[in-house]
Amino acid sequence: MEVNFDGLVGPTHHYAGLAFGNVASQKNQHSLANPKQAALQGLQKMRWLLNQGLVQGVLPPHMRPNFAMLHQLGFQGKEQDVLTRVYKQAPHLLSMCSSASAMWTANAATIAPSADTAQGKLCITPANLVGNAHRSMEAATNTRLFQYVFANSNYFSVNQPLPNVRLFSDEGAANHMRIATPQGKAFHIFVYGSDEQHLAASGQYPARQTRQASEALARLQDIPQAQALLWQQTPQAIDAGVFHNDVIALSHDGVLLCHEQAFVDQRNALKHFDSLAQGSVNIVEVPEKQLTLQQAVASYLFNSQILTCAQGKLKMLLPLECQEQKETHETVSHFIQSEVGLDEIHYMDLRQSMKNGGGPACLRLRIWLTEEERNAMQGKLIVNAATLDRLQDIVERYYPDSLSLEALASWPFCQAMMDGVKAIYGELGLPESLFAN
Ligand code: SUG
Repeated sequence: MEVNFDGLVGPTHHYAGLAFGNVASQKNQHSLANPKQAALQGLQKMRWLLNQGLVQGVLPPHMRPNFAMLHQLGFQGKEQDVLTRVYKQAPHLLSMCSSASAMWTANAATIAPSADTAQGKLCITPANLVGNAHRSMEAATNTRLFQYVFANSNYFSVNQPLPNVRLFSDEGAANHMRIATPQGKAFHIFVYGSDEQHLAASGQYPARQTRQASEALARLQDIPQAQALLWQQTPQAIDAGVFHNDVIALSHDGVLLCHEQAFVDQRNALKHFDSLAQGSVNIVEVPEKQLTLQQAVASYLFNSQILTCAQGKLKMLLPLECQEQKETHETVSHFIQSEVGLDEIHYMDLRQSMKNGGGPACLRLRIWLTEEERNAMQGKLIVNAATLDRLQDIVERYYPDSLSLEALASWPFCQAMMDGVKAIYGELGLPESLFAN
């Protein structure tokens, strides 16, 4: 069963303009963030998913500011002194070390379900996220978290992230699609942006995932090599702001939905895939003349979730921006609904995350779990309505309504936010050792 683990937004959520090539992050740099609203929007999403009859998971925010990183960067001493000095000397580093970017859990790891692996174990490779400094901090915490939650080696196998260098730059499930045929054969498509020879020769924006990384993942995930495919993103898409594959393509069960200009040599790649899958996969391509790359990036259409809900109803959860943008709305109502065979379409306000380039699909990591595997997990990451209520109480109590860098530099303010994160770990049955940076 596909379980979505949504990242709970952390209390230091703000707009730092840290992600070059992510159009929304750059456009909204320095606009005022509302961490409380951001977390409530995320919780509302989890509640909606739960109400559709789905099993829903949550992953906790990481502890911020990351004092270990600030120490490593030469700001030593007591925490309050570190804050004062870094704010005065290098405020951008305070911002970077306070990023709440762990909320986008689609970048936390690449997953292969036990049904697909040779060893019959769920296989998890945490992403190194070396492409951006503020995101690279997430890898160590994510690795510890997965090692703790999926410690039972009868069921789970957790790899180390790929080597921590640009050649193996890996951004996790956002660049991976698992597509299953009705006969139960699963294909794993690994999408990369650059070839290692062309690392330096990219276009306007950098490619985040390298071919070397995707090849290593295809080996590490313990899946049949004949069912692992490697596709390359088009440079046009990257330059239009497609910094991850999940900004331009989306998969669920036996459905692949993508834009016409998502992949290099797309016609042949899809033809080859269709023949491997013996025509049993529903491949839906949105043509450029119907929706341009720029429109797709602006509305984040492909960063939606397609979900098989109670009574087998196929639903699609999209960001509100898709309803507001005329061409996208028309594409959804007049093309995607019928081509994909959707029973219901739901638009949701996730603007706080969207303004940093994180839509519904960015906010969740899909982990396919049997009931037995769910019971073998440590911690209380599978939520029910009561857990969501309690998480909401913590958010209401500890999260600020707005966040400036100046406020972040205040030790009492910072302590209150850190207490909030500790309370979340307590609620989720996770030990404090997991969040030590
Ligand atoms: O890595 N934004 C994230 C958004 C990640 C979206 N994830 C997926 N597409 N799966 C990123 O670019 C912006 C942070 C800032 O500027 O403050 C940021 O990191």
